[in-house]
Amino acid sequence: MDLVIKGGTVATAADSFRADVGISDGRIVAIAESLDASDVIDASGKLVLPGGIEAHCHIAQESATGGMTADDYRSGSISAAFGGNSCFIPFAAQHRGMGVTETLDLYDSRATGQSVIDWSYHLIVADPTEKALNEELPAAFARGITSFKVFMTYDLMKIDDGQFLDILTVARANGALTMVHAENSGIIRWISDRLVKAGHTAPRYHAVSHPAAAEIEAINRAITLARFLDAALMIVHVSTPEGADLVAKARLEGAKIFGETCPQYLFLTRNDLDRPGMEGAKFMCSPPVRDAATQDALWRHLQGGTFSVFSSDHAPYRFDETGKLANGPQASFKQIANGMPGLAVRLPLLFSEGVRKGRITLQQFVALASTNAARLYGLPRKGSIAVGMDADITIWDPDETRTVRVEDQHDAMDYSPFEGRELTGWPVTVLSRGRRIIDGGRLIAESGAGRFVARERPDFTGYPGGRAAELDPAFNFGAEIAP
Ligand code: DUC
Ligand code: ZN
Ligand code: ZN
Repeated sequence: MDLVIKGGTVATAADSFRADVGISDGRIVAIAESLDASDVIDASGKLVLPGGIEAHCHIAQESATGGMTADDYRSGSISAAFGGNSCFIPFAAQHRGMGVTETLDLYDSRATGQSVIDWSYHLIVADPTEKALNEELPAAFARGITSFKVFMTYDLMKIDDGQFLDILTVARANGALTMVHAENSGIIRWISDRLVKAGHTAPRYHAVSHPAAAEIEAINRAITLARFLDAALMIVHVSTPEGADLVAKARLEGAKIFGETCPQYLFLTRNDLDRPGMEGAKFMCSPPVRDAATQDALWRHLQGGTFSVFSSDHAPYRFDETGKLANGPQASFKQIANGMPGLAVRLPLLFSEGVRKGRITLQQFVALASTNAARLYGLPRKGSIAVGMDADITIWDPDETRTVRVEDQHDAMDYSPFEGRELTGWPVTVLSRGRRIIDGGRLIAESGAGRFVARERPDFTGYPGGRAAELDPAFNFGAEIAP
């Protein structure tokens, strides 16, 4: 064995037990009461957990209007690693007029040689041409990109319901998971126009302009479309109790519907958007942060299993002219980039407020941190501690207390929305395929140490689903409509 992690408490999504973990050639090769090697990490008093998998973050990604995220694959992956992650899945964003293959090649050039942790992409589809649907999406799937994201809002990104059905059909035929940003575009435009006309342009009006109703309607529609076809769908960044209820109901009924929520919806509220001057811009994301009652309801959904994935939605735009203030210090909420950073604090927030405060078990933490994302996004060698798995391991000190500070995020940002929070439970050592990448608070890995991971077919076992009768030739008088 090349390395042994000795004396720790190993925790998976199923169990916790005292064991040593032996690593050889980047894989876990032994788990036993006592193991030895020339290289040993002493993990006594610590938790030995599967490395975090950050399944929703925006890295080296330009928006449809041209704004670039502050983090590239080097700084983003370093920040993720400091936050206990050994793998991440940012987005590769197709914009209108771009091919899918061209998009993936572009992101390959941005990530390769830069990332310190393993990575893949979710493909954002904004231009579902015939070529994209018939040739390029199946080719992307074959290349290991097994999840596609669509937007129901944003004028330059949104797809209509027919295009959504086309993408779901291709995804289903290939075994891919479609992800959706579910907000009703018409409601947002209607209310935003009225707010701006009346001079209500401060950041706090962002919360008003993205009403809960916009999310609820769009989640309902997205689930209806996916269930019509029996396609798998992940509703990302769910921010409302009613939206979460819709996800929970569909899951109970056996549909292949999955949900994700994010730290901002559990830890921030619209009062943060109402901070003085332009400070509120730091807390603008879409869908917006809501209120205390919403936080309670989303915690209950996290506890009850509605959400399979808990992601940072790290979308880093600095609080300066390169980011949030690109349209000047008095910009209207409509002209401010949506998104906030959080790669390095996703897991410490969930551990401190979830595990330490008795809201979730350590096993639920591991599932939300890593295991569920590995299964749903097709990473069978990651997400657990078992013989044969990649040695992607994070050693946690469950008792260490630190205060969140922007300088400890190791990203390219100039603020953290969670600044000043005291959290207990922090990652101390992170291994990626058996190599130390973070140790004793220091970055060890070189840029480019991470690898692209070709993902496999997501695992939808346990969700029998069922499609609309009108698609069944036995019911629809023999019409072959969708494979
Ligand atoms: N959607 C995201 O997923 N992230 C940032 C902003 C957005 O609209
Ligand atoms: Zn989104
Ligand atoms: Zn996002």
